[in-house]
Amino acid sequence: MSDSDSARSDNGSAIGRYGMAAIAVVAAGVSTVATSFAVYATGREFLVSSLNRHLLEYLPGWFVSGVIQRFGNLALELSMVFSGALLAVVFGIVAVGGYRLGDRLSPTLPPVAGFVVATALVFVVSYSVVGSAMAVVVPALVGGVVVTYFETRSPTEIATDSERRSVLRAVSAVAAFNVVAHGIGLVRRSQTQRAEQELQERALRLEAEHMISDARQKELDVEGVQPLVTDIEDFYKVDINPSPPAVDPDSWALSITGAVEEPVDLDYAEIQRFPVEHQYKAIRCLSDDIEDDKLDTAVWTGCSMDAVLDAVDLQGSHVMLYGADDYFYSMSVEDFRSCLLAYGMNGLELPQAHGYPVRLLVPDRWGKLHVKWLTEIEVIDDYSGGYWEEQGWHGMGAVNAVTKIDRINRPEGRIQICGHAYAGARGVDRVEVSIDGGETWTAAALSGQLDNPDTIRQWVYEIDDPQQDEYEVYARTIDGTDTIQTEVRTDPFPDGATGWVNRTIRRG
Ligand SMILES: Nc1nc2c(c(=O)[nH]1)N[C@H]1C(S)=C(S)[C@@H](COP(=O)(O)O)O[C@H]1N2
Ligand SMILES: [Mo]
Repeated sequence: MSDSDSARSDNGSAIGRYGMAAIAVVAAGVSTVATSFAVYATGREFLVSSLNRHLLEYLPGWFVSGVIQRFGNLALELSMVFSGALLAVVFGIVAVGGYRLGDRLSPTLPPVAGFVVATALVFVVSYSVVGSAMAVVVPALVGGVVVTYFETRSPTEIATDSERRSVLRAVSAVAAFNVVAHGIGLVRRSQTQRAEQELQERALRLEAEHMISDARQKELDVEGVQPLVTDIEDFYKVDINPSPPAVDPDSWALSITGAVEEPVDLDYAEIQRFPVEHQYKAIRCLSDDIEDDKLDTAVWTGCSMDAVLDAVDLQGSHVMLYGADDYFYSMSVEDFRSCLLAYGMNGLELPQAHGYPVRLLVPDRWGKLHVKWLTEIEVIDDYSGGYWEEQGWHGMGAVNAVTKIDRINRPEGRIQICGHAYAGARGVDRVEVSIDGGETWTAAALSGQLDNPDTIRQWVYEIDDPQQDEYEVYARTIDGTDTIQTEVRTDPFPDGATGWVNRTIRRG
């Protein structure tokens, strides 16, 4: 049975020895990964999340920061698919190799020895990725079972119709198993990531909803412009990990440690007993380019950090903040006191992706300081950097002013240019538009200002009776201190993007 040429001469579509081995590799590998996904969809124990964490450690910082900041969540999804495929191939090869090794070592006990060695090897390799034996037992067993199924059921070469049918049945069974396992994983992931818990007290929710509808009243009636308050599902996300940490609010506490008279632990219920505040506030990522889309506003519910610190005797000038992931940032106590400690977003509990159970909102600062999944506040003596500073980014000061163009509409022969603008806590005082390449400027119409200037404003400018074939359009923001947004175009790295947005608009 070892000469595959003889089989192929009977039938052109014979599956050779290598084809069978490849099928066994893929089936065993994919099933192992899929099982891990079904069981640990959202946890750190998921094989793919674990591998991604290792990759993040070993890949050069500039590469990782570049990819995450550039592609946001898409980068995370792609890295999951890439790591999943890589692991499937590795586990598949290990399983088939293990089975054949077992087979050779103990030819009298073919399926048992093969199964045991294959399972053990997959277990060892996946343990080295995850670091938890509990978490890899079931996936390794599934890998062992699948490889045994293929290695025993199918001869090394398949030439006859009935042999081919039996392989097809095996492949279908494994495929069906994988579809179900992936389905379970996806459902579990979407369940924990949903934002849907309403804020505990109905009154809190109503107040936030009221603020959202107030914001709607202040909007321009223009098609395609970014809303003043972004829906949770559209709010941008930047996360250093492929999947957000799942924090259990029952065992979670916010610890205040370091240079304090007495360390303090505050649990979820205690945090919610401080006086409640609602706040409109925008967050903008330091990596947000002029043409990019990492700037959104929401209604946040929480308590003032100043109130939380009221009873704490701080003996340092700075704090180091830690997230439940490996994220950290330091800032001055003065900045920190002005923060909101948020547990609600747009009238719902803070979604997992945005920092459940609590995150920080930092007035006038870049998004990176808005630490999510906050677990610890360590009081220290000096400024001591943060996660993105270690990757070469700067930008600890006020967020840069920015003007975005959202859409060009052409109602009834007019040209309507609309967009949104942001200038941190200085607020957007005016947006000016030039349609002659920056020679002359005219004020655009603006949406109302939300209760906090640290939010976006919409703008619209119309060319009523376009005569030219082409317009060289620029837009710029003048902030509340009467400062005109810097003209010089720079990339986001390392200080945040600057410059006027520009479009060449044709009449037709
Ligand atoms: N713990 C933690 N906090 C974090 C991050 C993170 O990866 N982990 N990303 C930061 C960055 S770079 C930005 S721009 C904002 C994004 O917040 P969002 O995802 O809610 O939009 O969160 C910041 N807080
Ligand atoms: Mo960011």
